[in-house]
Amino acid sequence: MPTSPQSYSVAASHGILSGYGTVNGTVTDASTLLPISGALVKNQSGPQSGSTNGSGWYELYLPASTLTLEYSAWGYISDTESVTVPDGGIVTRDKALTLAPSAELYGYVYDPGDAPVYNVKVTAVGTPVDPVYTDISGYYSMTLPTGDEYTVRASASGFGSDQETFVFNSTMQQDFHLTTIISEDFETGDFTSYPWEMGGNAPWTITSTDPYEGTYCSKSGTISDNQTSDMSVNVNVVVGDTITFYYKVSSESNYDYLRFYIDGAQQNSWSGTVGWTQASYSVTTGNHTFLWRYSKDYSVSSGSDCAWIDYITFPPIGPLEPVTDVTVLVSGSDIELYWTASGATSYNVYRISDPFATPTPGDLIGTATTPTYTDENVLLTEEKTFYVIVAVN
Ligand SMILES: [Ca+2]
Ligand SMILES: [Ca+2]
Repeated sequence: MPTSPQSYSVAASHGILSGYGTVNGTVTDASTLLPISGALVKNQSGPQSGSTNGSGWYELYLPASTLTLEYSAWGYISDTESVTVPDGGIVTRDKALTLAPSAELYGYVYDPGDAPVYNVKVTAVGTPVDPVYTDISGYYSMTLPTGDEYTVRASASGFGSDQETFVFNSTMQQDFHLTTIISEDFETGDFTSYPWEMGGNAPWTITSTDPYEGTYCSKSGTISDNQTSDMSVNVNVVVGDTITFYYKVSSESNYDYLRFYIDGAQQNSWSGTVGWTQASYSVTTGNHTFLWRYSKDYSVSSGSDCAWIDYITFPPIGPLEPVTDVTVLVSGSDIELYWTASGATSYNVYRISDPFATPTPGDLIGTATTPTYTDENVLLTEEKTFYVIVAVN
Protein backbone atom coordinates (compact mmCIF):
# COMPACT_ATOMS: atom_id res chain seq x y z
CA MET A 1 0.00 0.00 0.00
CA PRO A 2 1.32 3.47 -0.77
CA THR A 3 2.05 5.54 2.29
CA SER A 4 1.17 8.82 0.60
CA PRO A 5 -2.24 8.37 -0.98
CA GLN A 6 -2.62 12.13 -1.52
CA SER A 7 -0.15 11.78 -4.36
CA TYR A 8 -3.01 10.33 -6.38
CA SER A 9 -2.73 12.81 -9.22
CA VAL A 10 0.86 11.82 -9.93
CA ALA A 11 0.09 8.15 -9.49
CA ALA A 12 -2.96 8.40 -11.71
CA SER A 13 -1.00 10.01 -14.51
CA HIS A 14 1.38 7.06 -14.48
CA GLY A 15 -1.33 4.49 -13.85
CA ILE A 16 1.01 2.19 -11.98
CA LEU A 17 -0.23 2.00 -8.41
CA SER A 18 -2.05 -1.22 -7.72
CA GLY A 19 -4.79 -1.26 -5.11
CA TYR A 20 -6.09 2.11 -6.27
CA GLY A 21 -8.78 3.28 -8.64
CA THR A 22 -10.34 6.52 -9.85
CA VAL A 23 -13.71 8.02 -8.99
CA ASN A 24 -14.83 11.02 -10.99
CA GLY A 25 -18.00 12.83 -11.83
CA THR A 26 -19.90 16.10 -11.87
CA VAL A 27 -21.59 17.84 -8.95
CA THR A 28 -24.65 19.83 -9.92
CA ASP A 29 -27.47 21.86 -8.41
CA ALA A 30 -30.45 19.52 -8.13
CA SER A 31 -32.97 22.12 -9.24
CA THR A 32 -31.11 24.16 -11.84
CA LEU A 33 -28.89 21.27 -13.01
CA LEU A 34 -26.05 23.78 -13.25
CA PRO A 35 -22.58 22.62 -12.17
CA ILE A 36 -21.37 23.58 -8.68
CA SER A 37 -17.78 24.69 -8.58
CA GLY A 38 -15.77 24.45 -5.38
CA ALA A 39 -17.84 21.58 -4.00
CA LEU A 40 -15.83 19.37 -1.65
CA VAL A 41 -15.74 15.63 -2.27
CA LYS A 42 -14.24 13.70 0.62
CA ASN A 43 -13.54 10.07 1.43
CA GLN A 44 -15.18 9.61 4.84
CA SER A 45 -12.83 6.75 5.77
CA GLY A 46 -9.57 8.18 4.48
CA PRO A 47 -7.62 11.40 3.97
CA GLN A 48 -8.46 11.83 0.29
CA SER A 49 -10.51 14.82 -0.80
CA GLY A 50 -10.80 17.15 -3.74
CA SER A 51 -12.83 20.06 -5.03
CA THR A 52 -14.85 20.45 -8.18
CA ASN A 53 -13.57 22.74 -10.91
CA GLY A 54 -15.53 25.40 -12.76
CA SER A 55 -17.42 22.68 -14.64
CA GLY A 56 -18.39 20.92 -11.41
CA TRP A 57 -15.97 18.12 -12.28
CA TYR A 58 -13.96 16.16 -9.71
CA GLU A 59 -11.59 13.23 -9.88
CA LEU A 60 -10.19 11.33 -6.91
CA TYR A 61 -7.64 8.54 -6.77
CA LEU A 62 -8.84 6.23 -4.02
CA PRO A 63 -8.08 2.85 -2.41
CA ALA A 64 -9.77 0.00 -4.28
CA SER A 65 -12.51 -0.75 -1.76
CA THR A 66 -16.08 0.10 -0.95
CA LEU A 67 -16.15 3.47 0.72
CA THR A 68 -18.40 6.45 1.34
CA LEU A 69 -17.88 9.79 -0.37
CA GLU A 70 -19.28 12.94 1.17
CA TYR A 71 -20.31 15.80 -1.10
CA SER A 72 -20.65 19.27 0.35
CA ALA A 73 -20.91 22.80 -0.98
CA TRP A 74 -21.66 26.09 0.69
CA GLY A 75 -25.41 26.74 0.80
CA TYR A 76 -26.29 23.15 -0.08
CA ILE A 77 -27.35 20.16 2.01
CA SER A 78 -24.45 17.73 2.22
CA ASP A 79 -24.98 14.25 0.81
CA THR A 80 -23.10 10.94 0.74
CA GLU A 81 -22.63 8.21 -1.81
CA SER A 82 -21.35 4.67 -1.41
CA VAL A 83 -18.95 3.63 -4.14
CA THR A 84 -16.91 0.56 -4.90
CA VAL A 85 -13.58 1.67 -6.32
CA PRO A 86 -12.27 -0.76 -8.97
CA ASP A 87 -8.59 -1.68 -8.70
CA GLY A 88 -6.88 0.13 -11.56
CA GLY A 89 -10.22 1.20 -13.01
CA ILE A 90 -12.45 4.25 -13.19
CA VAL A 91 -15.98 4.68 -11.92
CA THR A 92 -18.14 7.76 -12.41
CA ARG A 93 -20.39 9.10 -9.67
CA ASP A 94 -22.33 12.27 -10.45
CA LYS A 95 -24.07 13.99 -7.58
CA ALA A 96 -26.91 16.51 -7.47
CA LEU A 97 -27.03 18.60 -4.31
CA THR A 98 -30.13 20.32 -2.98
CA LEU A 99 -30.01 23.95 -1.90
CA ALA A 100 -30.29 24.39 1.84
CA PRO A 101 -33.37 26.34 2.97
CA SER A 102 -32.65 30.00 3.51
CA ALA A 103 -34.17 32.86 5.41
CA GLU A 104 -33.85 36.60 5.79
CA LEU A 105 -31.47 38.28 8.20
CA TYR A 106 -32.31 41.96 8.61
CA GLY A 107 -31.87 44.83 11.00
CA TYR A 108 -30.61 48.35 11.54
CA VAL A 109 -27.14 49.78 12.01
CA TYR A 110 -26.67 52.69 14.41
CA ASP A 111 -23.85 55.09 15.15
CA PRO A 112 -22.56 55.70 18.70
CA GLY A 113 -25.32 58.30 19.13
CA ASP A 114 -27.97 55.73 18.12
CA ALA A 115 -28.66 57.45 14.82
CA PRO A 116 -29.10 55.14 11.80
CA VAL A 117 -26.11 55.00 9.47
CA TYR A 118 -26.40 54.93 5.68
CA ASN A 119 -24.22 52.78 3.41
CA VAL A 120 -22.83 50.50 6.11
CA LYS A 121 -21.36 47.32 4.67
CA VAL A 122 -22.86 44.20 6.25
CA THR A 123 -20.87 41.04 5.61
CA ALA A 124 -21.46 37.39 6.50
CA VAL A 125 -17.80 36.73 7.31
CA GLY A 126 -16.17 33.77 5.60
CA THR A 127 -19.08 33.06 3.27
CA PRO A 128 -19.41 33.67 -0.46
CA VAL A 129 -22.54 35.79 0.13
CA ASP A 130 -22.15 39.26 -1.35
CA PRO A 131 -22.12 42.03 1.29
CA VAL A 132 -25.18 44.25 1.51
CA TYR A 133 -25.36 47.96 2.39
CA THR A 134 -27.75 49.85 4.64
CA ASP A 135 -30.26 52.25 3.12
CA ILE A 136 -30.89 55.77 4.38
CA SER A 137 -32.86 54.45 7.33
CA GLY A 138 -29.89 52.29 8.35
CA TYR A 139 -31.76 49.15 7.27
CA TYR A 140 -30.17 46.09 5.71
CA SER A 141 -31.46 42.70 4.62
CA MET A 142 -29.65 39.61 3.38
CA THR A 143 -30.59 36.01 2.63
CA LEU A 144 -28.59 33.23 4.28
CA PRO A 145 -28.89 29.45 4.38
CA THR A 146 -30.37 28.36 7.69
CA GLY A 147 -29.04 25.82 10.15
CA ASP A 148 -25.55 27.26 10.43
CA GLU A 149 -23.58 29.56 12.71
CA TYR A 150 -22.58 32.90 11.23
CA THR A 151 -20.44 35.84 12.14
CA VAL A 152 -21.90 38.96 10.59
CA ARG A 153 -20.02 42.25 10.63
CA ALA A 154 -21.19 45.81 10.07
CA SER A 155 -18.44 48.21 9.02
CA ALA A 156 -18.33 51.77 7.75
CA SER A 157 -15.56 54.23 7.11
CA GLY A 158 -14.92 56.42 10.12
CA PHE A 159 -16.44 54.02 12.64
CA GLY A 160 -15.33 51.02 14.62
CA SER A 161 -17.11 47.94 13.26
CA ASP A 162 -19.55 45.75 15.17
CA GLN A 163 -19.97 42.03 14.68
CA GLU A 164 -22.17 39.33 16.12
CA THR A 165 -21.91 35.54 16.00
CA PHE A 166 -25.13 33.57 16.19
CA VAL A 167 -26.89 30.41 15.05
CA PHE A 168 -29.26 31.19 12.21
CA ASN A 169 -32.29 28.91 11.98
CA SER A 170 -35.00 31.19 10.69
CA THR A 171 -35.76 34.78 9.76
CA MET A 172 -34.38 37.06 12.43
CA GLN A 173 -33.47 40.66 13.26
CA GLN A 174 -29.92 41.53 14.19
CA ASP A 175 -29.04 45.17 14.81
CA PHE A 176 -25.52 46.55 14.96
CA HIS A 177 -23.98 49.48 16.84
CA LEU A 178 -20.89 51.05 15.33
CA THR A 179 -18.33 52.44 17.73
CA THR A 180 -16.23 55.56 17.74
CA ILE A 181 -12.63 55.09 16.75
CA ILE A 182 -9.84 57.56 16.59
CA SER A 183 -7.42 56.03 14.19
CA GLU A 184 -4.71 56.91 11.75
CA ASP A 185 -4.73 54.43 8.91
CA PHE A 186 -2.90 56.70 6.44
CA GLU A 187 -5.74 56.19 3.96
CA THR A 188 -5.69 59.90 3.13
CA GLY A 189 -2.44 59.02 1.36
CA ASP A 190 -0.58 61.69 3.29
CA PHE A 191 0.19 62.88 6.82
CA THR A 192 -2.60 65.46 7.12
CA SER A 193 -5.03 63.65 9.45
CA TYR A 194 -2.92 64.36 12.53
CA PRO A 195 -0.19 66.88 13.33
CA TRP A 196 2.62 64.53 12.31
CA GLU A 197 6.17 65.71 12.65
CA MET A 198 9.15 64.15 10.94
CA GLY A 199 12.64 64.17 12.34
CA GLY A 200 16.03 62.52 12.23
CA ASN A 201 17.91 62.18 8.94
CA ALA A 202 14.95 61.39 6.69
CA PRO A 203 11.16 61.73 6.97
CA TRP A 204 8.80 58.79 6.92
CA THR A 205 6.82 58.46 3.68
CA ILE A 206 3.49 57.04 2.54
CA THR A 207 3.62 53.79 0.60
CA SER A 208 0.99 51.64 -1.06
CA THR A 209 3.20 48.54 -1.03
CA ASP A 210 1.80 45.82 1.25
CA PRO A 211 -0.05 47.93 3.86
CA TYR A 212 -1.55 46.20 6.86
CA GLU A 213 -4.94 47.77 6.14
CA GLY A 214 -6.48 49.54 3.19
CA THR A 215 -4.27 51.01 0.49
CA TYR A 216 -1.60 52.95 2.37
CA CYS A 217 0.76 52.74 5.30
CA SER A 218 3.70 54.74 6.58
CA LYS A 219 7.30 53.70 5.90
CA SER A 220 10.51 54.94 7.49
CA GLY A 221 12.80 57.08 5.37
CA THR A 222 15.91 55.91 3.56
CA ILE A 223 18.87 56.36 5.90
CA SER A 224 22.52 55.34 6.17
CA ASP A 225 24.55 53.84 8.99
CA ASN A 226 24.34 55.71 12.30
CA GLN A 227 21.23 57.59 11.15
CA THR A 228 17.59 57.73 12.27
CA SER A 229 14.23 58.39 10.69
CA ASP A 230 11.58 59.71 13.09
CA MET A 231 7.80 60.06 12.87
CA SER A 232 6.01 61.56 15.86
CA VAL A 233 2.73 63.09 16.88
CA ASN A 234 1.73 65.08 19.91
CA VAL A 235 -1.84 64.66 21.11
CA ASN A 236 -3.99 65.60 24.07
CA VAL A 237 -5.35 62.39 25.60
CA VAL A 238 -8.64 63.20 27.31
CA VAL A 239 -9.27 59.71 28.72
CA GLY A 240 -6.46 57.39 29.78
CA ASP A 241 -6.62 54.30 27.54
CA THR A 242 -4.39 52.43 25.10
CA ILE A 243 -2.62 53.18 21.87
CA THR A 244 -2.42 50.31 19.43
CA PHE A 245 -0.71 50.10 16.07
CA TYR A 246 0.60 47.60 13.56
CA TYR A 247 4.30 47.45 12.73
CA LYS A 248 6.45 45.57 10.25
CA VAL A 249 10.23 45.48 10.14
CA SER A 250 12.86 44.31 7.66
CA SER A 251 16.29 45.16 9.08
CA GLU A 252 19.64 43.87 10.24
CA SER A 253 18.66 41.67 13.16
CA ASN A 254 19.79 42.94 16.58
CA TYR A 255 21.47 46.04 15.14
CA ASP A 256 19.01 48.15 13.14
CA TYR A 257 15.78 48.77 15.04
CA LEU A 258 12.29 50.13 14.92
CA ARG A 259 11.76 51.77 18.31
CA PHE A 260 8.59 53.14 19.83
CA TYR A 261 8.67 55.91 22.45
CA ILE A 262 6.03 57.59 24.58
CA ASP A 263 7.18 60.99 25.85
CA GLY A 264 10.79 60.06 25.12
CA ALA A 265 10.69 56.76 26.99
CA GLN A 266 11.32 53.73 24.78
CA GLN A 267 8.50 51.22 25.09
CA ASN A 268 9.88 48.51 22.83
CA SER A 269 12.15 47.82 19.86
CA TRP A 270 12.06 45.35 17.00
CA SER A 271 14.61 44.21 14.42
CA GLY A 272 15.13 41.50 11.83
CA THR A 273 12.23 40.25 9.73
CA VAL A 274 8.92 40.90 11.48
CA GLY A 275 5.59 40.59 9.64
CA TRP A 276 2.63 42.84 10.48
CA THR A 277 2.13 42.60 14.23
CA GLN A 278 -0.05 44.59 16.60
CA ALA A 279 1.45 46.44 19.55
CA SER A 280 -0.51 48.00 22.40
CA TYR A 281 0.50 50.36 25.24
CA SER A 282 -1.45 52.06 27.96
CA VAL A 283 -1.48 55.83 28.00
CA THR A 284 -2.44 58.23 30.79
CA THR A 285 -4.66 61.27 30.45
CA GLY A 286 -2.81 64.39 29.34
CA ASN A 287 -0.51 65.58 26.62
CA HIS A 288 1.68 62.90 25.06
CA THR A 289 4.16 62.49 22.24
CA PHE A 290 4.25 59.19 20.38
CA LEU A 291 7.43 58.61 18.43
CA TRP A 292 8.32 55.85 15.97
CA ARG A 293 12.02 55.76 15.12
CA TYR A 294 13.98 53.60 12.70
CA SER A 295 17.65 53.70 13.68
CA LYS A 296 20.72 52.02 12.25
CA ASP A 297 24.02 51.11 13.89
CA TYR A 298 27.46 51.80 12.36
CA SER A 299 27.54 49.09 9.67
CA VAL A 300 25.65 46.50 7.63
CA SER A 301 22.17 46.77 6.11
CA SER A 302 19.78 43.85 5.70
CA GLY A 303 16.40 43.20 4.14
CA SER A 304 14.41 46.24 3.04
CA ASP A 305 16.27 48.23 5.72
CA CYS A 306 13.16 50.03 7.00
CA ALA A 307 10.05 49.76 9.16
CA TRP A 308 6.38 50.22 8.39
CA ILE A 309 3.49 51.45 10.55
CA ASP A 310 -0.26 51.22 9.86
CA TYR A 311 -3.63 51.46 11.56
CA ILE A 312 -2.81 53.37 14.71
CA THR A 313 -5.71 53.57 17.15
CA PHE A 314 -5.25 56.39 19.60
CA PRO A 315 -6.79 56.62 23.04
CA PRO A 316 -9.60 59.20 23.10
CA ILE A 317 -7.92 62.45 22.16
CA GLY A 318 -9.25 65.96 22.04
CA PRO A 319 -8.28 69.28 20.61
CA LEU A 320 -6.54 71.92 22.62
CA GLU A 321 -9.02 73.40 25.04
CA PRO A 322 -9.28 77.16 24.86
CA VAL A 323 -7.72 79.30 27.52
CA THR A 324 -10.43 80.50 29.90
CA ASP A 325 -10.85 82.14 33.29
CA VAL A 326 -7.91 84.49 32.97
CA THR A 327 -7.28 86.20 36.28
CA VAL A 328 -5.14 89.33 36.52
CA LEU A 329 -3.54 90.21 39.85
CA VAL A 330 -1.52 93.31 40.59
CA SER A 331 1.50 92.54 42.73
CA GLY A 332 3.60 95.61 43.36
CA SER A 333 4.77 96.71 39.95
CA ASP A 334 4.16 93.22 38.50
CA ILE A 335 1.06 91.74 36.91
CA GLU A 336 0.44 88.11 37.60
CA LEU A 337 -1.72 86.14 35.14
CA TYR A 338 -3.50 82.88 35.92
CA TRP A 339 -5.71 80.93 33.53
CA THR A 340 -7.42 77.60 32.94
CA ALA A 341 -6.63 75.33 29.97
CA SER A 342 -5.60 71.80 29.18
CA GLY A 343 -4.01 69.92 26.38
CA ALA A 344 -1.31 72.46 25.70
CA THR A 345 2.42 71.88 25.96
CA SER A 346 3.03 75.59 26.44
CA TYR A 347 1.42 79.02 26.29
CA ASN A 348 2.54 82.12 24.44
CA VAL A 349 1.82 85.33 26.28
CA TYR A 350 1.39 88.53 24.23
CA ARG A 351 0.97 92.08 25.50
CA ILE A 352 -0.93 94.53 23.34
CA SER A 353 -2.32 98.02 23.77
CA ASP A 354 -5.30 97.60 21.43
CA PRO A 355 -7.66 94.92 22.74
CA PHE A 356 -9.05 94.32 19.23
CA ALA A 357 -5.68 93.87 17.56
CA THR A 358 -4.24 90.51 16.56
CA PRO A 359 -0.93 89.99 18.35
CA THR A 360 2.18 89.96 16.20
CA PRO A 361 5.42 88.10 17.00
CA GLY A 362 6.77 91.39 18.27
CA ASP A 363 4.08 91.44 20.98
CA LEU A 364 5.30 88.17 22.50
CA ILE A 365 6.57 88.80 26.01
CA GLY A 366 7.10 85.26 27.21
CA THR A 367 6.24 81.57 27.17
CA ALA A 368 4.83 79.52 30.03
CA THR A 369 4.60 75.75 30.48
CA THR A 370 2.15 76.06 33.38
CA PRO A 371 -1.00 78.20 33.26
CA THR A 372 0.53 81.22 34.97
CA TYR A 373 2.81 84.08 33.97
CA THR A 374 4.24 87.11 35.72
CA ASP A 375 4.80 90.26 33.69
CA GLU A 376 7.48 91.86 35.83
CA ASN A 377 7.64 95.60 36.46
CA VAL A 378 5.11 96.30 33.72
CA LEU A 379 3.31 98.82 35.90
CA LEU A 380 6.42 101.02 36.03
CA THR A 381 5.96 101.94 32.39
CA GLU A 382 2.56 100.88 31.12
CA GLU A 383 -0.64 102.61 32.10
CA LYS A 384 -3.07 100.33 30.34
CA THR A 385 -2.30 96.96 28.82
CA PHE A 386 -4.04 93.87 27.48
CA TYR A 387 -2.86 90.29 27.37
CA VAL A 388 -3.48 87.51 24.87
CA ILE A 389 -2.64 83.95 25.88
CA VAL A 390 -2.34 81.33 23.14
CA ALA A 391 -2.21 77.63 23.92
CA VAL A 392 0.46 75.79 21.89
CA ASN A 393 0.32 72.09 21.14
CA1 LIG B 1 -3.70 51.75 5.97
CA1 LIG C 1 23.24 47.97 10.66
